[in-house]
Amino acid sequence: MKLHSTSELSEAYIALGANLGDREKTLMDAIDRLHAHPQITVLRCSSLYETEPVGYADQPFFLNMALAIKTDLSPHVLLSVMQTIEQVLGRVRHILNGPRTLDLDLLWMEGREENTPDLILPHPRMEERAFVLVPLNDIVGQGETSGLHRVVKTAIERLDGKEGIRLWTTCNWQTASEHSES
Ligand code: PH2
Ligand code: MG
Ligand code: MG
Repeated sequence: MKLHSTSELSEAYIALGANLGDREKTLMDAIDRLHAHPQITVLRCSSLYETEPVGYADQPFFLNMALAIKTDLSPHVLLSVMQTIEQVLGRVRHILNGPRTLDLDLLWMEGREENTPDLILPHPRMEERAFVLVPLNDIVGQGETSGLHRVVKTAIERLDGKEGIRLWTTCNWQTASEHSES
């Protein structure tokens, strides 16, 4: 499991979205780049879902998925790693909540709460968004992350908009064990 200093390892959850270009390839490239970071290990990935755009409706359908990772990065450093990956993979965005080649949102980090202009944790809108909750429900852990597990199960039951979500494919990214050096 890489160079982590075990004392500060946290589990974190990231939502991924893409609705321009080769969406599936972009998502897989983003996972590769996260896992290639020396302080990030990808643990689990959800299935990929094709989802109707929420908010600004006049744009292509998204592919959405979610990841569980382990990291000893701080939330802000992790966020900046994610933003660099968005830029490298050619994120173009002209309209707020409009089309984009890649969107990476940090949803939740074990034991962390943040309330800063550029990062709020847990993510303030994740419980309202079927395109976040349905993928997250595939991978949310129990045990250590039971707080998140409960939030996801409760929110998903009372959620509207699940009909706008359909399974696209299971995740073909290799499992963490196949990727790990051990
Ligand atoms: N992201 C948004 C706004 N609307 N709709 C879907 N279906 N999927 C998204 O990822 C998405 C959206 C803002 O980030
Ligand atoms: Mg987003
Ligand atoms: Mg975003």
